[in-house]
Amino acid sequence: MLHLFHTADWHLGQTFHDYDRDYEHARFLDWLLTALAEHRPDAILLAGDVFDNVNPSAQAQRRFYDFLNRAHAAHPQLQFVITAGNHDAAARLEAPAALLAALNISVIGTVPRDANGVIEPARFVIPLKNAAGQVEALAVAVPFLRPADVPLLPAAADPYLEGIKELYRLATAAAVALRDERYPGAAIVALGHCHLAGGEASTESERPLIIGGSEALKADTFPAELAYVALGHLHKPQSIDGGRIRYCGSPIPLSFSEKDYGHRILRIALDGGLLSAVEPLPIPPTASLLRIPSRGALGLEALLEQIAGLVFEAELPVEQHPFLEIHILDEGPDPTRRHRIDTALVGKPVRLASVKLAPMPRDATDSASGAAVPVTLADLTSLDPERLLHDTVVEKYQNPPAPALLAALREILLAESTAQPTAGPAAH
Ligand SMILES: [Mn+2]
Repeated sequence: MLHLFHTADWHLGQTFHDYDRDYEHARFLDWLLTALAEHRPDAILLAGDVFDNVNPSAQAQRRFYDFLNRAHAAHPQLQFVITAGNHDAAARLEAPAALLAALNISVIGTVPRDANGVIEPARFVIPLKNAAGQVEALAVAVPFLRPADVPLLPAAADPYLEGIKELYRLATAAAVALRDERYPGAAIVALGHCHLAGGEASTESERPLIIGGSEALKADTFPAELAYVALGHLHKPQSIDGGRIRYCGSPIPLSFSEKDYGHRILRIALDGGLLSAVEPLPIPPTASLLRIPSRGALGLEALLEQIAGLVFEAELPVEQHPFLEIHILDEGPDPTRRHRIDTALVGKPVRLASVKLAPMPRDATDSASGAAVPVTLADLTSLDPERLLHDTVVEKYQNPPAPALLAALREILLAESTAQPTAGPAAH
């Protein structure tokens, strides 16, 4: 029996609408240390996006290496398998690999190649030992793959996706060969950082993996010999192919769309070369994400009223104050709007992260007015600025512009016409 922790998408060093997430990450890692002590896994699989960006802050790096050191000190036999995600600087992540190897930590950021540039599939394979010190599983540790990383398949209909599949085929075959030669009965598992077809994305924080619309892989990318596939990239926990392939999700919500994801790590049991159990370990949330209103949007007055009625848990340290996302109806140009929201929040234990303007619902009978009208050069020169302002404001807000707005426009037009008395034909 071998136990693994599957985690991914830590995004250490993330700033969230200018707020630092370090405290939340620190709490997660403290919790992970207690989970290690309680469950005593043989290995941790960390499937990419260790850091939030390719140039993580010193504090984010300190947080990461401090955790590795503490985990190793408490559990010297614990093995780590860490791969790079699309947010990581692949070569930089694995730069200290030789040093980390002394702590039972394997880091694979880039695709291993020989001096001639030929991919070396066997170097993806990392043996994992059980509590008795015997190799009981082999991890095929594949990082996020860019188009230049995969075997060249010029004749393929989609060289990138088929190249990824070919790379998993080669690496899994190397693991099978090693198992048959030296570790009969060992389970073979894989790591990956990719977007699988049918997977549910949050769209806000995962950063689409480019490549012309064909970014989603199919489950058959992962050969049948793989007892379990530990994926990163999608931040919502989900399973594919009957639970053999799983995203464990991110440990903290990285955008408001992820606030109800039920963040967790997965505890995996392997027995007799097969997957025998998957148990989610829920991660206690540190700071909540609050959307006001809970759905849709409100006008300013209704919103201020709702803010005034909010009751917050008192005595929380500022690092645990809820993040707030406000959805407000765009009732018209209003330079005081943000100030009034800020004022309403003064003294409340909350961190305003984002104010989103939602368009006013359009009158259903008004739908024809949006039809495109052909515009010629002659049309443009004949446009009257006042008329244009009037029509634009009416279209957007269903009301004519305020007198003050019209006066401001006239002031600008007047200043322009008097500043350039000789320019061009007679001013209109
Ligand atoms: Mn990610």
